[in-house]
Amino acid sequence: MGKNLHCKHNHPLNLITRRIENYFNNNYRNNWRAPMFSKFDRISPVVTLTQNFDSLLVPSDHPSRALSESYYLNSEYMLRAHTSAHQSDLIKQGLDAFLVLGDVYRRDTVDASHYPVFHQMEGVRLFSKQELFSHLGDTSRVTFFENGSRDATKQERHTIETSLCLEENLKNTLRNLANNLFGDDVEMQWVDAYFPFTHPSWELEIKYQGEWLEVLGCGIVEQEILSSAGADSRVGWAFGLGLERLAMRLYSIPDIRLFWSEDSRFLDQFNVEDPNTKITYKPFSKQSPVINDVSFWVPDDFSENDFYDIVRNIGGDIVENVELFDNFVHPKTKRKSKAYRITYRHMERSLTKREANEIHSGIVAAGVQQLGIQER
Ligand code: FA5
Ligand code: MG
Repeated sequence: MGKNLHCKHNHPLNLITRRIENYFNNNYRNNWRAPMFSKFDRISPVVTLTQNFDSLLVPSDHPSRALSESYYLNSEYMLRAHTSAHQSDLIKQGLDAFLVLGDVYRRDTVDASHYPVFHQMEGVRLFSKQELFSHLGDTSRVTFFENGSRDATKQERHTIETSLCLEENLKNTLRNLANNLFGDDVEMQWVDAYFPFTHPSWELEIKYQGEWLEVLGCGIVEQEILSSAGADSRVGWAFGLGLERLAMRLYSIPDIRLFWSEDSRFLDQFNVEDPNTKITYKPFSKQSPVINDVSFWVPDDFSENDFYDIVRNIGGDIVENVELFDNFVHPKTKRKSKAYRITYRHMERSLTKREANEIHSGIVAAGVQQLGIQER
């Protein structure tokens, strides 16, 4: 915590942040020609469960609230799992358009595009009726709100034209952002999604190394959130994008662990004044991996994220990937067993088999002690 990589001069997360901010500042201005979006990049990542969940209408039994998903400090406070945690507070303060940048924390899978700490940028924009339908000469002929029903394209309180206009505005904003970052011929696709705080909702995927990489979630803000925050006369959209994912695609950074590297052979490649400078990351060392398998019996309350957490805590950035490759239930005893393949590779120097094996044994020992697993 507290590294604020997104604020660190010459860090790739700072470069991409500045590009995105420039995009919003150059293309979105208010009536006085000042930047429309206010920016917040130093809000503490310690938030209340109310901010992270309740203010966003996350139901009390939603899986994202599980202890195995997030990092809790106590029953009241946690490390934010997304920058959406600040939406409601900032809307309450009267803001109509804002960007929030920061570090977010999650227990998650261990591979090249997932890390327990990463950075998000939240964007929210609210509209009055005049603003949303500003392209129409006469807005008296369209209806902004109704008491209708919810379906795949809209919420109860929104008319179909309100919902479709918001969707178009949101998707144009993000599509133009993606073209601004990656050029006009980047391949992208919208995927229908679900979030408790937006409806309808989408995720944007971008082609990276031949595969679709999810880079952001977004949608039309639930009207109930706006009314609780005192902005019921407005409607709006919101998005939350993963800065590492975008930076990986933009600079061809192959592994998310590299963002935490303090090796000058990494950082020096991003030492430029102008964030628009074209940079393609050149790997400075190709170390060979050590691959170790482990299989064990698991207790009934076993959660995969708890095991991933132990792997990252003990193995640190030496662990490149954890893959579940066998799931077995004993036909008679019904005991469950799992087998994982752990790939160890140092990003900056070579790793001996012995060193990797020691870490591996440490991981297994911690699993036995903390999770009650039993090695097979
Ligand atoms: C969210 O966090 C929502 N708050 C986004 C949102 C905001 C939706 C506003 C609607 C309105 P999601 O869990 O999909 O959604 O994460 C958003 C992005 O964060 C992902 O698309 C991905 O780019 C990035 N991300 C998620 N998990 C990780 C991880 N473990 N490591 C790195 N990046 C991640
Ligand atoms: Mg997602």
